[in-house]
Amino acid sequence: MSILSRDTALLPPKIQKWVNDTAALCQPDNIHICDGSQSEYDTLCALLVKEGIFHQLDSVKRPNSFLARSSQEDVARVEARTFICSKTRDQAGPTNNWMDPEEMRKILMPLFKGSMHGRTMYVIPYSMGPLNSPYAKIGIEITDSPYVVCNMRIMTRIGQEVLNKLGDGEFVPGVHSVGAPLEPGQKDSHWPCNPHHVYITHFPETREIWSYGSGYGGNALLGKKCFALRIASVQARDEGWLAEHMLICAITNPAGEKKYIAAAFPSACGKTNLAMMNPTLPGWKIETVGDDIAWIGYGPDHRLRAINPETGFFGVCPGTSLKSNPNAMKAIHSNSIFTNVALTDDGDVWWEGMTDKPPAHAISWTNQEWTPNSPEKAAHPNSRFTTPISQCPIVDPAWVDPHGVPLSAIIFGGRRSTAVPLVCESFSWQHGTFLGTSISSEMTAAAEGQVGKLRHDPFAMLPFCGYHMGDYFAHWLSFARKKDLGKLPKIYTVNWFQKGADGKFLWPGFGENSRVLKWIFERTSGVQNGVETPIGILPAPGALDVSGLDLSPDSIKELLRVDVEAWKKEAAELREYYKIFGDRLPAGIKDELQQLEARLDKTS
Ligand code: O2Y
Ligand code: MN
Repeated sequence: MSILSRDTALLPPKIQKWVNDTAALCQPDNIHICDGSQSEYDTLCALLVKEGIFHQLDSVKRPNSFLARSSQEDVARVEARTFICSKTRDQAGPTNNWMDPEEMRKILMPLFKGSMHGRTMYVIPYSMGPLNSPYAKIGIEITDSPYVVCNMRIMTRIGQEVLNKLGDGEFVPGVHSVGAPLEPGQKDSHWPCNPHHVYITHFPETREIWSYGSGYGGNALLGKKCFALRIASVQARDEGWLAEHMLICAITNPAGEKKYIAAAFPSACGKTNLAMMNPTLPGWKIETVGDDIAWIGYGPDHRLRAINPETGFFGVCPGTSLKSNPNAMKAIHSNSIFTNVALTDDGDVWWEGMTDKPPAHAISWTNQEWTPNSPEKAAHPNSRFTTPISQCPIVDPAWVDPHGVPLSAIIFGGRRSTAVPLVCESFSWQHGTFLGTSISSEMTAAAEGQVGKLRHDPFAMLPFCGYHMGDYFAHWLSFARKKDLGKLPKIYTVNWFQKGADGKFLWPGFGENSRVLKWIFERTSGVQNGVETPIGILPAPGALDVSGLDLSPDSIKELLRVDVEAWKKEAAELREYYKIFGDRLPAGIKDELQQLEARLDKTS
């Protein structure tokens, strides 16, 4: 099977030089420039099946879909091995791992030297955002992983069209190697990687990405977290826009009025479910624009507009079911890649929480015989589906609008069992920015760290901001330009995860979250149904539509209560946390904290 049909000499000179230099360093056996065609994708899938990396799923149950099982040592993003290599440590700030760019190059170059022996080097030109969008940006990923090529084809716009648009223009170069060169005759592993030498590195000044040792998700699909968040956040700072870890969706009320919102939640807090929610409130509709990343900039009308730079979902499988997310389940009916889930006896996939009744037998993600009595999980907790957004039954027609969608509201959420009420509106853009800085989440098993411990995750960007987080706060504050103030989206916090004294969730969540979105929708239309509290504006008594919900008045009160003593502790804890930003914490944020403390003092 030969797919190596395209000559590097056909590339524009700048790209050609970079590709040739990279080939000279990595010494692959072959080079393939991806054209992004269906036949190229099919050929690569067939190659992956032949090599035992892909297993083709049943063609009736799951047409044109594949299962991959990763190495057990390569199952997630690795924050500890992710570096921002800006000129100075201070430019990367206190929340990033930093290394001097030249020092990092001294480590990387020997690792990359010869790293692609025995492999094909794939060159993937890709666009983040619709090709005809003024907000879109182009990257080129060089990788030695055909699994990455297939995933990138679902997650981004790749191929010849991108090269045509790029010409000899600017692009973000990314070099990725699984770090497992093959000697002549050496048998390949089913998931080549080099878990003891993982480096996910970003060079903000030169806008470069170098990723070594992992073939998994955010470490290897360089368009996603590496480009669309870490490098793009730096570009956004320099160019006056925002690269955010946010879903985007449309909300339409029963009268047919449509508004768009963006929402930031830390990883594993249900962004994908919210982006594709089926509202329980009659007559209300949600449509999906994106589930993970939003690029937001001023439109010509001075409103903030957002595009989703991606074309696919790379969603967590466990817990995804017809109950929790029917639209995701429908989206993954075909043309999808599943990584680290279980294989059923009838050639389909399964994971914990997919069905009430588990299959009697399956092959687990570790390729072991599995039954419901097995002590191990059938699917890895961070197992994933990669599927085209276009297959989502409630995809918004404007998801490909080159001009983006106008935002009426921005929401920040976290996973907090106490203190943080169900919903709260900020007093102003500056106060809303302060709320974004204050986001924190109690950690779950899926996240790195201690379960239940609070992790501050400002703007849900902690692992994704490519520069000093204090400067990032200042960048957000700078959007309150006088002439645009009335046109900025309103800012909210939400918390679906409050627990009662019995340890059970107070709020039913999922489709019922539409009740919170309804209040937000009304607020953005100017409905006066809020009450001022020391922490922000909450729904006035009776303003939150809880009709038909089996919720006691006490639960509703608790969900919307501002516990002043608990909030004094929150404020003190935040003041302590802010110390890491030193003198880079903007005055606007310090002021907001002071004002919060003053309001709390006045209330008690
Ligand atoms: O573990 C990984 O590599 C995936 S991380 C990821 C994937 C899709 C959307 N969001 C995330 C995240 O960590 O926020
Ligand atoms: Mn994410």
